[in-house]
Amino acid sequence: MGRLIVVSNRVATPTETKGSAGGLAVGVFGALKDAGGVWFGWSGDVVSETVANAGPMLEQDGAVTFATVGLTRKDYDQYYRGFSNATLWPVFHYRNDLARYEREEYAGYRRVNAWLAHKLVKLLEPDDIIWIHDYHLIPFAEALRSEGVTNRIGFFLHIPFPAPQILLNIPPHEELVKSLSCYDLLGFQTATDQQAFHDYVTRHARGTVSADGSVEAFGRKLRTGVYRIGVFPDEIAEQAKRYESRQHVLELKQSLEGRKLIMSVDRLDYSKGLVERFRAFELLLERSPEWRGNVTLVQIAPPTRSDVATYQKIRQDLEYEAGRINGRYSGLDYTPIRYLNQQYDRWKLMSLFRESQIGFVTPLHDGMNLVAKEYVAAQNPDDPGVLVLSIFAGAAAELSGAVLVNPHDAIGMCEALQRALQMPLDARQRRHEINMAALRENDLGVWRDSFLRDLRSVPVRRSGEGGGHQ
Ligand code: GDG
Repeated sequence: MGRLIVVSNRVATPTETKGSAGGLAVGVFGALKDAGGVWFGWSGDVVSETVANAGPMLEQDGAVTFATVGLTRKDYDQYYRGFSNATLWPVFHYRNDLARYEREEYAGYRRVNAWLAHKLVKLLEPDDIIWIHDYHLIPFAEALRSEGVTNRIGFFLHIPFPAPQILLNIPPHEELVKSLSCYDLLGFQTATDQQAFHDYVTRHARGTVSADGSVEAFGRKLRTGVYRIGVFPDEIAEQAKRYESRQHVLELKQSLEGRKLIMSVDRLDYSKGLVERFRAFELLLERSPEWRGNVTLVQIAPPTRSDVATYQKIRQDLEYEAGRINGRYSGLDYTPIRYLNQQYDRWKLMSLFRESQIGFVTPLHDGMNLVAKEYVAAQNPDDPGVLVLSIFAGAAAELSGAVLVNPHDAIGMCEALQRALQMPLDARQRRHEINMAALRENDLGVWRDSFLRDLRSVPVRRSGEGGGHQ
């Protein structure tokens, strides 16, 4: 078996892969340890041109090499802050209204992909399989192919793939899909995302899609598949229980004075439906006076991408809403929304989830949403909380024990909260069991192993076959 090469925009540090980061980093690192290999990507640092060109920096941890490069200010602005996060992210989350398109940024995006690919080529061996992650790196395989790389290359898209009519808003949409066709295997979070890609291929690229999932487009053959990302539910359950009596949980419990607790945790991102969520909670207090003073929403929202203008706007909007609602319903000893704009340790989050009666997860669009899965896994099976989940999270297709909501329907969300707050124990337990069974059946290991198994089974290219496998 050849080595595994993982390429992602950001590379976890060796310490983070030991458990302090999210489960995803731990899961990917597990596969790297088994096969041996390289984890390659941006270090997260903005550096001078000389330092950037001197990379990659190599750090060895057993059979795994962490290889990272810094980005220059220009590359960061065009590739990361620009085309990745001000064009692709909003459009792929159906927010054309928040997207901008600048030719120079797109050129920078392609230039950085080509530059990163060139850096990686020197670290490759003939038997390696290469797994590229996410929207920052769509042209990566094309760049590797143009350097003569014939290894198997797979791509997993962590965010939604938009319907063709939405994708058409990005002027170089055809080039992007053409770049995707240079992979051997494309993995999507849901069947809806896969279908959207297939629709583009058949309607806009004169390609074909066979019943077995093989695609022909732009003179290349590739495969697509659905790989629903998961968590390791039993590890989360164990962690949540282990830390349930820690100081932070006790302090929270004491401060709640017997009130019910609704928990939400999201990166501070406009795709997560935070404003809509706050308004639904406000409606609960407005329509059901009996809940005033008796239920608290804790929203943890660590800021991300705070140098992108649309992220500054969502932060302002949310601060305004939290202030407005708290002004309206607070008492001398009661604050309805505790809005915490900071990062918490993972183990703290899991134990706080366990303490709450509702997990309120209402994105407007989300590839999967791991918080929803983590919330379920962290519950106490003897007295589980209820997951109230948006139909627009990929996780909704799996978690049939959740109370599903449409985040655009404020009254519907408010009614779902009422229902969840009053749900009897046996109904909560039944729902929890259904959700836990789904998490165990399709855990993070299944996601990772099935993607890699399918990638390994793709026929290998002969040299000169840069374009697509035959
Ligand atoms: C993308 C896609 C897809 C959050 N706050 C803190 C913290 N987190 C952790 C959560 C969870 C992760 O970050 C967030 O994952 P999500 O899946 O919810 O959302 P995105 O960041 O948007 O992820 C998404 C995912 O990729 C994987 O494919 O599901 O659809 O958008 O693990 O717990 N972790 C810590 N402190 C925090 O304050 N430690």
